[in-house]
Amino acid sequence: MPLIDVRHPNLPRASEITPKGVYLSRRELVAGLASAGLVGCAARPAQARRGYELPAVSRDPRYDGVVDRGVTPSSVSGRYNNYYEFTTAKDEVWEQSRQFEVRPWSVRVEGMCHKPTTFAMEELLKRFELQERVMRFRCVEAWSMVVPWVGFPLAQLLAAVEPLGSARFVRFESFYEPLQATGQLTQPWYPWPYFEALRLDEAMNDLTMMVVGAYGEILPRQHGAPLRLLTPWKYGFKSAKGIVRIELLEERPDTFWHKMVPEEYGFFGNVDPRVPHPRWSQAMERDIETGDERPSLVYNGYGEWVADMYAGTPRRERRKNRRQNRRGGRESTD
Ligand SMILES: Nc1nc2c(c(=O)[nH]1)N[C@H]1C(S)=C(S)[C@@H](COP(=O)(O)O)O[C@H]1N2
Ligand SMILES: [Mo]
Repeated sequence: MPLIDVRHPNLPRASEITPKGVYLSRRELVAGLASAGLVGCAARPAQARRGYELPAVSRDPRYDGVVDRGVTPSSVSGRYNNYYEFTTAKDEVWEQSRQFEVRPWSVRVEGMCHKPTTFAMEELLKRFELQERVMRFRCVEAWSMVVPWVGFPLAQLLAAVEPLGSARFVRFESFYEPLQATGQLTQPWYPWPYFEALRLDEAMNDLTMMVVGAYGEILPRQHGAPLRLLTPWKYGFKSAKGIVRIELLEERPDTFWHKMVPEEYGFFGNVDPRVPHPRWSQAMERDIETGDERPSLVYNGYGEWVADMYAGTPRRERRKNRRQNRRGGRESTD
């Protein structure tokens, strides 16, 4: 399956620049320092290395009806990840992200709002009531899975900073730590840090979650610890991982994949089996555990809660969105 693995054609593959060698030597260095008592991380227990404790979580069953199969085992979903900051090799992300420092961590929420605020991760975990939701997840590459995510609606975080009436979009920015996430070092043709965005109504939709956990535990690094976005009716690339900044904006910002390949990735990224990717069909999806193929669903099955947001899009706005997309992003909801 061809990926959104678009690299500069004149540059070598990341693996040819020996990111693994760089990584291993760094790891050996860290291990050496640890045994010399200079850094303590290697000696700390697993929970501490995970960074945070997950507070009590309640189950939110409202979206269970959409799920059409059992939960994908964490041993499968945790070994098949897209996280280009570390590597483009899906089966190596878990290993290459293992030492990533997630504590201290904070997220700055700012822009068009009355109360721009920096939230420490500990505060987010205390302040917002955590829910577990079992959701379908569909990558634009046509693979899919079912994951029990833990988090809280983004709307609650945005309400805390009191958006101005003029705010119309929300932009998400991921971390930039090239010494820890060597993919940022070895793949300089990507416009790091990763950035994504939603329209304000999409951001306020109850389905849009800030995720801090999965499978009943604090979020593992390969899934975007300590804080990621989840927009389950959109292709996976909209769900940015490792978020450090959230900005309320008046104008629609660009997004990482649209900037890289405008003709292949639009702003909305809503799952739509009727609109093929320029290089492959989106009609079917493949479960990463079983390999079973099944028909893809419009809005990934969540249309009941999101379709209204697009039906009402006035023609003038649709035209403007298309223009802003510049020769690309073939999508029915533009
Ligand atoms: N910061 C960041 N976020 C990201 C990505 C990435 O490379 N970097 N990949 C995206 C893509 S394409 C997908 S499919 C999902 C994968 O999430 P998972 O590995 O937790 O399943 O993360 C998304 N969020
Ligand atoms: Mo993806």
